[in-house]
Amino acid sequence: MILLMTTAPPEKDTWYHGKRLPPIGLMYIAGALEKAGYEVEMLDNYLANKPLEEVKQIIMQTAPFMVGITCGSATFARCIETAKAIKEGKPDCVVVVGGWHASYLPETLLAHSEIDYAIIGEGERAITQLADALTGNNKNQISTISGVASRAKNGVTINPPQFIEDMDEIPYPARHLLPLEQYDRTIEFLDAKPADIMSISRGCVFNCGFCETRKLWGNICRGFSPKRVLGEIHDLQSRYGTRGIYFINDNFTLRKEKTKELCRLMIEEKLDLQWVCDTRVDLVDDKLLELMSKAGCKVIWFGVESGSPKVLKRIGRDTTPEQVETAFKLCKKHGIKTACSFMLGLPDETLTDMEKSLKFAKKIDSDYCQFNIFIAYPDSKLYRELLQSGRYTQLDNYLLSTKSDEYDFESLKAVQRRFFKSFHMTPKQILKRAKREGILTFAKNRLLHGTKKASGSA
Ligand code: B12
Repeated sequence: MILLMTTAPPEKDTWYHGKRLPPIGLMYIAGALEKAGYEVEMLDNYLANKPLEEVKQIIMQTAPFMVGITCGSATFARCIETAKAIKEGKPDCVVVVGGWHASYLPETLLAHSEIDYAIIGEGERAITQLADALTGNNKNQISTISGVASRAKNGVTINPPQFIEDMDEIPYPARHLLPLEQYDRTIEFLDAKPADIMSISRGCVFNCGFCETRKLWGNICRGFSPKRVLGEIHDLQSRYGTRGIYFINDNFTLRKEKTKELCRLMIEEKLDLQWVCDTRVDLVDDKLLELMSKAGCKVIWFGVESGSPKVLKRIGRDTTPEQVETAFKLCKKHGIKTACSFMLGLPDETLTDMEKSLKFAKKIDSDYCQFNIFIAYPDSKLYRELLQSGRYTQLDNYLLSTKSDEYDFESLKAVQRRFFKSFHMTPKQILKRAKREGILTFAKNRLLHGTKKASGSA
């Protein structure tokens, strides 16, 4: 049996206050291993938050021959301690780590003897070939598998990743292995419940300095065919009663013609479905938005990042405030709600620049707006620059926040709170929210939660 798991959330979880969503990358890995004939179990410990002793007990009881762990940079420390607990429970268990941190800095994981292999980039093929080599007792072959990093005599061998050309070969995520009822299954702004997440493509062609998805997916974007996407939607609807979908891709509309084709299929099939997606302001136009609206798109999340052209240029975000205004007007025209996020504390950003972001957020009249404190993640351009400049606060092993003469992480939190209030506590926004949530839910949410605490970039 192969166990696939996430780790418990980081101890210092102050920068992340997210929704409970199932780990989709790991579900893809499970789907691929099941297709190859392996028995797979999953433990989403980010959700369950079981202590290490209990993880050890589970390993002893279920005795997997291999455990695969997802590791982001924020869960690096958790990953190491989890690997230790696994080896204590079953010393001959093979521990494999995949995901974002494994793809960016595999050597930092392999420096720990409890971790046997790291998988770089797309994991489906690499993990299956690794499992085949281990079960076929062909360990020699492992050093040649693309996307596998392993310990060698003189350090670490890192084999470049392999990408699956025809994405339709990839099985649906193995949602049946997780207790879906324990997740939120609601999406902001969607009346349709239950709602689930889906991914339709991999990779981004842009070069924003705060993001490093290129190392994971290459500088190209590949996607599932519209027919395959529709097939997965049908599967979600029939097996899990899904009525709403959040497409979690960086840029849902990057492959414009494919997006249009998908929308046409959704319209033809008269799907009882509402959906939300993320994209960039320079990747939408009048015709596309009209089609998306007809196909059930209710909300689009845009990463606006800053209201200052100087800051946008500094971070390599090649969109302009004018493009933002045009995109937001077009969404309004087609009845699609807008949500957006800004970052606070980007390298070389001043407090005056931040005020420009607040002013701009109000000007574009977004239906919802988040102000996130910028956290630099490995191995992005801005992360390397901050490390070199020395002007940062170390939040965790691998997470940095900008420090300047004007602010540090703590004082940015105060700016964040002030901006949140200034944007959301106006009669217009309060009325919008009350209408959206329904008066009763609105009152309950305000009493229970107050303001949102989330920050960071994802
Ligand atoms: C959607 C998304 C989210 C969703 C997650 C949805 C979900 N449940 O999976 C939400 C909003 C919850 C989220 C939260 C966060 N996210 Co996020 N997110 C993304 C985003 C945009 C897409 C992820 C995606 O498409 N997954 C689809 C699947 C197919 O890909 P995958 O998960 O990477 O899995 C593949 C491989 O990584 C690998 N793999 C993954 N796990 C494993 C495990 C094993 C054993 C193996 C073999 C392989 C393997 O194989 C998978 C299939 O090929 C990425 C950017 C990107 N384009 O990747 C950022 C990204 C992953 N997020 C990021 C960050 C920083 C965060 C947060 C820490 C943000 C915050 N401040 O709170 C949190 C962390 C939450 C957590 N649980 O750890 C960073 C990670 C950087 C890093 N070095 O860790 C990224 C890369 C964006 C960036 N800024 O650069 N995120």
